[in-house]
Amino acid sequence: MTDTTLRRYLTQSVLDPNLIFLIEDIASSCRVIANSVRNGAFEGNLGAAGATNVQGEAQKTLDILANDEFERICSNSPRLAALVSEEVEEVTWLKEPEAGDYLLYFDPLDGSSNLDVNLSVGSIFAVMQVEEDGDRNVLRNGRNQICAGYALYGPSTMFVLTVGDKVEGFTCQHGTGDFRLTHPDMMVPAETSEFAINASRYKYWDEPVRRYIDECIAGEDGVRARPFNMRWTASMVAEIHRILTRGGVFLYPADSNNRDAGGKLRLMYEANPMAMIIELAGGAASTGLTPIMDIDPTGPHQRVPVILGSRSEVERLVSYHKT
Ligand code: FBP
Ligand code: AFP
Repeated sequence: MTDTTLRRYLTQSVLDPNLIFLIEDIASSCRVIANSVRNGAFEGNLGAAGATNVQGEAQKTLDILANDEFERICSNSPRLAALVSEEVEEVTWLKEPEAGDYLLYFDPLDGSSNLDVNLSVGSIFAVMQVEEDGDRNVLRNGRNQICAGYALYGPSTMFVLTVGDKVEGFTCQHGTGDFRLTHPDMMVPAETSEFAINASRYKYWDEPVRRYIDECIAGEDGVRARPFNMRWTASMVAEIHRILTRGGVFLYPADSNNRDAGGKLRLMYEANPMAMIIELAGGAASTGLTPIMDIDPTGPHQRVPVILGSRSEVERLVSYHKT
């Protein structure tokens, strides 16, 4: 399996060659960003935007550098019509859209509060297609995603991808830079005993979330059959990767302190791609009230409540929202 590089995997598929070019460009962007993350302390770009470096030049944060790399590398893709990035307010149109062209949604560097403390961060992306010539609507729901994935910049760099069937995990081989298929057909374990939530927000939570977390903490002393463990890395990519590997549930719910904003995480380039991956890996993804990928977006930077992971746990949370 590890002989299968991302390139070989893609070229052996029946995908449109222009989509293959785009996925390869996304993977190249992630390879470059992995190096920038690794060398951030030497290159002086871990600091705040607006700061200046020793040469007096305006310093870019890694969020901005990562966005620039995605733009620079992916803009070469022949059928890419537009970019929707967390870092850019407006949609960036690269060409007059034609039916079948691609739309790329991405968060170039997610979990960036982890940069200063040298913990895992990642990039998240999704691809949709233009339906008709001249159609500039980028606000389609997540069921329209034809491809989604993330790169995890951790102890090793990983590229996790789905093109609509399986979820495949590739690890970047140090030295060659190749992404090699090391985690084929990733599935979320069905029975799990781990939850991830920022527990400091307990006082803001709604009743269904409090009930669920209280029950997990009570474990076998309450209604659950087993004790639960907790993890919070403050990097969605790292949490989702852990859930794909050993199961669990991730929550960033709406609460009384973020409800006006709609939650914290962004629909188009955080929640939707992760929802596609988790659903195809056998899990579920919901706001508590609605499957995430069924939400018809109202704006490119819309925020939504996010509950995703092992199916039985997400279903339990959804049932608590109904009572
Ligand atoms: P950013 O887009 O600002 O990086 O926020 C996203 C994120 O970092 C997620 O990756 C993570 O799950 C969450 O925010 C952590 O939030 P908090 O700091 O409230 O724990
Ligand atoms: P190990 O020595 O088994 O790796 O345990 C140490 C440690 O991983 C430490 O680094 C963590 O802070 C802690 O355990 C996590 O413990 P919990 O799994 O109980 O949260």
